[in-house]
Amino acid sequence: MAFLGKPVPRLEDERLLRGQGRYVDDLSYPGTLHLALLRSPLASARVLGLERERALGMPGVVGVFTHEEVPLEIPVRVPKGANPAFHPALAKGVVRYVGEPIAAVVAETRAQAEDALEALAQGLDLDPLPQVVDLEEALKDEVLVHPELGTNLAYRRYVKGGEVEEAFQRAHRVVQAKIRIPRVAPLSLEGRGVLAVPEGEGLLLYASTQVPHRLRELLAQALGLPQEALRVVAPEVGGAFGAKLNLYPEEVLAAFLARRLGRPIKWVEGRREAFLATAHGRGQLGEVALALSEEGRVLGLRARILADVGAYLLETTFPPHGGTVLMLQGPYAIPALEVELLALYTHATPTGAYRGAGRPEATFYLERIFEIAAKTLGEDPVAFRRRHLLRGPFPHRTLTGAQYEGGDYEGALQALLEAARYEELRAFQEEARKEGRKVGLGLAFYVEVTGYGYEVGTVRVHPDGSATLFTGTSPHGQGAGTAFAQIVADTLSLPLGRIRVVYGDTQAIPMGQGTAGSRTLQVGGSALLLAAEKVREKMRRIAAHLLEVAPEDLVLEGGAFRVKGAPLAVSVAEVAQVAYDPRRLPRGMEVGLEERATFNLEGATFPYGAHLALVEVDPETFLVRVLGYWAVDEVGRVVNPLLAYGQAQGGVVQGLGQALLEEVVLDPQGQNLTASLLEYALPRAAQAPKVIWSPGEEHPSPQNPLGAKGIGEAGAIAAPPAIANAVLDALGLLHLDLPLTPPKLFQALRGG
Ligand code: MCN
Repeated sequence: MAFLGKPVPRLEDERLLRGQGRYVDDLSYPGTLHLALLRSPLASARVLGLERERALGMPGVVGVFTHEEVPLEIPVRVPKGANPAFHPALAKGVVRYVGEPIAAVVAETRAQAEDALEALAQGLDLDPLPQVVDLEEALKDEVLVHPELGTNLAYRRYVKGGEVEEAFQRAHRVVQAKIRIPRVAPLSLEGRGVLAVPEGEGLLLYASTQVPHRLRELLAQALGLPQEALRVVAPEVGGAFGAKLNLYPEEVLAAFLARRLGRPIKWVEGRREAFLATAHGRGQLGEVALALSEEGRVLGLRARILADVGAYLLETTFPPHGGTVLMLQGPYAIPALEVELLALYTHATPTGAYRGAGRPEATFYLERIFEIAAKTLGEDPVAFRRRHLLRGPFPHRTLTGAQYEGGDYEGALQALLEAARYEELRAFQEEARKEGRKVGLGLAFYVEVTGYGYEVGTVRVHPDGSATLFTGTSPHGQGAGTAFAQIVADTLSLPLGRIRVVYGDTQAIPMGQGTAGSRTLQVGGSALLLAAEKVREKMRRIAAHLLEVAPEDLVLEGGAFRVKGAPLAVSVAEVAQVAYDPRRLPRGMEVGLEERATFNLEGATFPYGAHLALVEVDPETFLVRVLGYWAVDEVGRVVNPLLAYGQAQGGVVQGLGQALLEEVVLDPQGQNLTASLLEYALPRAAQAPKVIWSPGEEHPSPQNPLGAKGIGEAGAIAAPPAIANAVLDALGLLHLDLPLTPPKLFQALRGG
């Protein structure tokens, strides 16, 4: 084990730091045309007319297209019982959110295409219709987003376990809260982008995506083409955070028009478009109640949640809803639970997966209501949580149907408290308060669900002893390529630098499920491990043949197969060379050194952890400063602590954004008031706390051969409640909705 578990620096970084990363916008083909979209300025309107002549006469303009010429639909998988609505690639007579594409302009340059948009916008005739943006209004069905459905309800999910009515009847006290989790924008450094290149009867599509294979499948469906006609390549992808799991109108339009016009077409998202036309995350309103016994024991939990779908369903509209419901019991022993989730259409940008996809919402409801309960009871929030933590036996099936493989929840909490010196922090808080300072401590505990599906991995060892790995996952910033190389380097005793990892190309890799749900390492890594083990066994047989011993007599270490107890060895490099030389191979053995394996994750893994934030609120400006942040994320076996730590740090900062700064603000007319980085506040480096992180005591998952669970989303799940709890603790308030901006805090304390 030379590399597993070691903090190996990212192999990806050198090319990225040298500016050698090639993103969609860096790719060019001769004769490439550019696509720009005329987007709706209104949230709800009938399209009465569009004057195209002036735009068509402008320099470089090749064509202007509407739904009439491109009558395509965005396909989507929906759960049973859902109410799907027709989602056109270009609006069909009606627009339903600000930013919805109405017409596509294709021109020789991007500037020419954008100039033509201005002319088109002047000739656009819209007849405003009533709109519904607020969730509680949407529930009333007075204004319908899709009148043909007769309701705004896209989907209802209901789960009940235990004697809920009895629990609430028996309760000595019920604490409740109405908790709004605002829409946020999953902004990545690189926005979305697509370059569609016609190739014979088919198409080569470069896309900034997390799921090349799924994109190919959906695109083939949208275009009515066989999948084999399409090759999807994800070049370097500069972040995604869940938003690049969907098929969007732009990909369909670029692909369709490239084939129609017989020339490559490129579209690269502008930052404003990222705010208007890329799926938002979160967007829920939950009413949560906790029934407590006289001794302060939780008897039951009830939640009614309204979830904002936006105007149309996307590929990832529903998973966050499922995730919210599934994880609502969290790490706690709760004897009875009832949750109803109503997913509602509104006249707004569609919502979808965003880092955590439902688990941050569930954790936020739970960690806020537990905090409120502890405060109401006058008990220390740590003690209150500790009393309710699940202690096994594991595996434990929750009332919502999650199958926790377990671990040591109390141990993780204890590790956190020790790392942070919790008692000393409380004493510090006490002292600070005496001086009039507003210092607060906030804890959040979580269990989350990571991983799904199968993955395919191929390991090819070349005659020169180098290796190429192929994976159906599609990392886009997490650095999984480094972890994959570590796994294979150890399995085959190869130097790290001789391993190359290939992903993100449907032609090079036959199938795969991409990167999402913190699945890549545990599912993709396991497939590569199994493939590498197959390669190792073939190498062992070759080595045994060369050394004239039995395969069982060999050990692989230090880059060579060695005979146990004898000074005889053959190097891995030599074995690799022989593998391609039929004259030297054992009789009947296939030439070459390449194996493929798939790994199918049965169920999922359930990492858990605890985060603690220490904050101070400035009494004059109400700015929140995070003075300290500690996290224990138990993610099974950690393959690369540097990568895992990077994920924890990044996730916490993203969670801090949600807690303190970020909100997509829609006015009652559905106008997005935060559609630029001037208005939408992302956390900056100076606001980012240094996360004191530990993976706690490793409890390897029995679900996969690596024993790994996912870490990619943990920070974004735990940080919002940890920070919110800390700020509210500092101010002595029971609840305020996110984000906890200075004006909101000021009003709560001063303005009433
Ligand atoms: N890792 C490890 N040991 C473990 C688990 C993970 O060493 N036990 C390492 C992996 O090798 C990988 C990283 O930690 O380098 C994250 O792995 P994993 O938990 O498998 O998560 P994924 O690679 O599947 O990443 C997806 C996750 C999600 S769902 C979102 S959203 C998110 C996130 O990752 N989006 C990101 N982190 C992101 N980071 C960047 N830079 N950009 C995004 O868009």
